[in-house]
This record gives sequence, structure tokens and C-alpha cells, in this order.
Amino acid sequence: MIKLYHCPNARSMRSLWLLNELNLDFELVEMPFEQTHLRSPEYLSIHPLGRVPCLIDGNIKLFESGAICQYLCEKYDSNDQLGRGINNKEHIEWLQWLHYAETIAVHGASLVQQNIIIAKEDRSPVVLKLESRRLEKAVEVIDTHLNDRDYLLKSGFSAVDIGVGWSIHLGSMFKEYTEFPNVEKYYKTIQAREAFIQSLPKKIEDPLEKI
Ligand SMILES: N[C@@H](CCC(=O)N[C@@H](CS)C(=O)NCC(=O)O)C(=O)O
Repeated sequence: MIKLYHCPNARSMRSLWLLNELNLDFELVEMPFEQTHLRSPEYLSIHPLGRVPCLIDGNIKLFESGAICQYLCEKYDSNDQLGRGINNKEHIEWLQWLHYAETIAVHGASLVQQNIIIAKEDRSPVVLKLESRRLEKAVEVIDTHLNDRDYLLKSGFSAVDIGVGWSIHLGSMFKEYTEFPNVEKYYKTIQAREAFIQSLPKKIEDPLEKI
């Protein structure tokens, strides 16, 4: 059976959300977002950097959320409901957004470090300003792209809306989307999906859990 290593609200939420969308059976190994768990010898023997996600399926092990997305779609979505396989006319566009998800996420992750993880005295106002601006510009690209469509691909919701959607979700911790009306509407639409709701932490008590 598929096994997913996950921390609430972390990038592994992409994989969890996709598994839920695909309605697959899987075992979820949920850990708190803490070094004691992520850097334990047991977990480091599974993921060499002690990060999430990590997905195991038989003798396959993957620890990049984009690769997990592509793998799950290629193996378990032969009708291209969420994937867009090599013979699909949207394949190249699908690949572009699959990876663009990380272009947005790196800025959100950097803001998590600057606002939450790093001790106050070590935070950098310059990095904060730069990363906020770069997040904004990366989201603006999505807003413009959504001018003539509801989802990233014209054909409708796909797995790349999960990758980018999670990045928008992460960015929402630091950025209101009011100046990006298409993104605001898009975020509301994907948040209403049953599989998204199923993949959220069961309860959020403090912002540290919202990583
Ligand atoms: N590019 C990787 C990034 C994985 C990653 O950095 N995950 C974060 C959570 S969002 C993590 O596990 N961080 C823990 C740490 O760095 O200690 C992916 O997309 O899977």
C-alpha cells in the first residue's frame, strides 16, 4: 500500500490532497513539524534531508512533491482526469505549472522562516521585504494567467491546481489576495473542494501549525 510521510499544512499536503482527489487507499504517517521528528535517525533513513513529503509505493521512494504528483498521475490516473500525459495536448503546459508551484512556494517557505522559525533577533528586514515582493510577483503571474480561465489549464481542474493551489494557500499566511481578484476567486474555489478540506490539519491551534 502507498505510504505518505506528512506534516500538517507542509508541502506534503500537496501529495495528500492529490491522493484524496484520486481516491486511492494509502497509509498516512503524520508527524509534527519539529526537528525531533524530522531529524530523527529513523526518519533520516527514509528521507536523507528529513523533510516532507516522502512517498513510498512498493519499491519506489520519492521525496519531491512535484515528482510525486507526476508519478501518481502517470501510474493511477490513466484517463488524464488530473494528469495530462505525454500524448495530451496540454502536457507541456501541465509540466510548466507543476514546476511553477515551487517557484511560488520557495518565497512562502522563506517567509515562514523569517516570520516564524528564525529567532526574532536573527530575522532580516531586507530578506522579508525581498521575499514578500518576490511572492507577490510570482502570484501576479497566476492572476494574469487566470484572466481567461477558471483553472491553470483551459480544460479544467487538474493536479497542477493542487501544486500551485497549495503554494497560494501557503502564501495566504503572508499576503491578502484582494489586489489579485482572479487568484482570490481561484483560492476560494479550490478551498471548497472536498479533497482539499480532507487534507487540512484536523485543528489549527497556532500559526506554527499552519506551515
Ligand atoms: N522541493 C521539495 C521541498 C520539501 C520541503 O522543503 N519540505 C518542507 C516542508 S514545506 C520541510 O520538510 N521542511 C523541514 C525542514 O526543512 O526541516 C518538495 O517540493 O517536496
